[in-house]
Amino acid sequence: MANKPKCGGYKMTTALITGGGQDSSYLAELLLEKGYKVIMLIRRASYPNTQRVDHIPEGDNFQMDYFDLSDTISIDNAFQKYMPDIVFNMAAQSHVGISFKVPESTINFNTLGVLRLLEAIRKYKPTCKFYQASSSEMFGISPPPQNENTPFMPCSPYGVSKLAAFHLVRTYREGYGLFATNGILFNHESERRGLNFVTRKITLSIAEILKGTRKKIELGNIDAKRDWGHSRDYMKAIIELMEMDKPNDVVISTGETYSVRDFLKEAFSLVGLNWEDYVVISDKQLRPFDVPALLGDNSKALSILKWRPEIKFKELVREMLDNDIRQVCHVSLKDIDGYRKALADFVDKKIVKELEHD
Ligand code: GDR
Repeated sequence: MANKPKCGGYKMTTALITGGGQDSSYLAELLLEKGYKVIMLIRRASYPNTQRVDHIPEGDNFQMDYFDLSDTISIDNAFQKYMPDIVFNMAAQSHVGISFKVPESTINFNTLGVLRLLEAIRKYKPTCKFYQASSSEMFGISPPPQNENTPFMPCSPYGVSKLAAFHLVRTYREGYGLFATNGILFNHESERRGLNFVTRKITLSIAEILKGTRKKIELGNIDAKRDWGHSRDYMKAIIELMEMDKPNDVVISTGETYSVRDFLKEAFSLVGLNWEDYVVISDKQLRPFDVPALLGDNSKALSILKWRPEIKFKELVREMLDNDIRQVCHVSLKDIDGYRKALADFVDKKIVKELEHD
């Protein structure tokens, strides 16, 4: 296969990853480990947005460049400059709630951006493989479990934008014979998750509560159910998918579902707190329309891939919480009781000192 990485004097496979978020960072690490050359294209931001890949040294095998999914010129330039063998399109306006506030730019990036990439492949390198980060949000209100044959009934501008892109990928695959694959990924999280997704919002808030810098967490629909896996796990699945001989549309999920309420219970119980004492339900966090329940039927993935999901719900919650507690409180989850006691002593002593001072 032309797109398998080659070593020992042969040309390396050049993978172009769009976006520099959670998924792209794990994907870049894994592809580099496998001997690919990786080009990461990111959008310009006024504040540094490369923290997730700052640990990867730039050099011959890993380079970063600017582009924008809404800018055809930047996409054409990137293709002419790097002539990739494989493109992983991970860039998007990825927040479902925010897509109701910026619907037009969501469609522009998430749908027209994919069209621009597919056209660039047709124009510059039709043998280039294309991976599209499709989403379980495309299933919308279709009842669980969802698989590749479930009707798509999206219920947000984001879901619609991803569904239109999904069909563009399918159309270009069938119509032009491109190697274009859709990975239909259910929610996937990690310690690198953006701060405004519900899982990270919860784990970071708990760490801040422990530190004493936060009192409450404001949330919306906590009855929503999601099939939460680990981003790094899922990136392994999509690499395997892209190293197959034929393009495909495949659901990647854990096959388990939990509500946001379950996530709260699990995370708070790990630090010995009752979630109900800290959570405030606010209209501000409610979406006009929300996907009620997602549960991925991953039988197709399990039958065609060697991949298996390794990290399930409880381990995921623990990993994310532990990371945030380390970052915010500078201790690990297992030392949390000692930390709490030390903090209480400190507060007591401070109060005693203040009283003495008075
Ligand atoms: P989702 O993830 O919309 O499923 O999309 P998110 O974590 O944003 O929401 C999950 C569920 O939690 C509810 N919720 C809240 N969500 C956020 N962000 N903030 C809150 O305060 C809050 N309170 C309750 C939401 O209503 C929802 O039901 C993610 C994204 O990564 C997409 O890009 C990806 O395609 C899909 O997962 C698969």
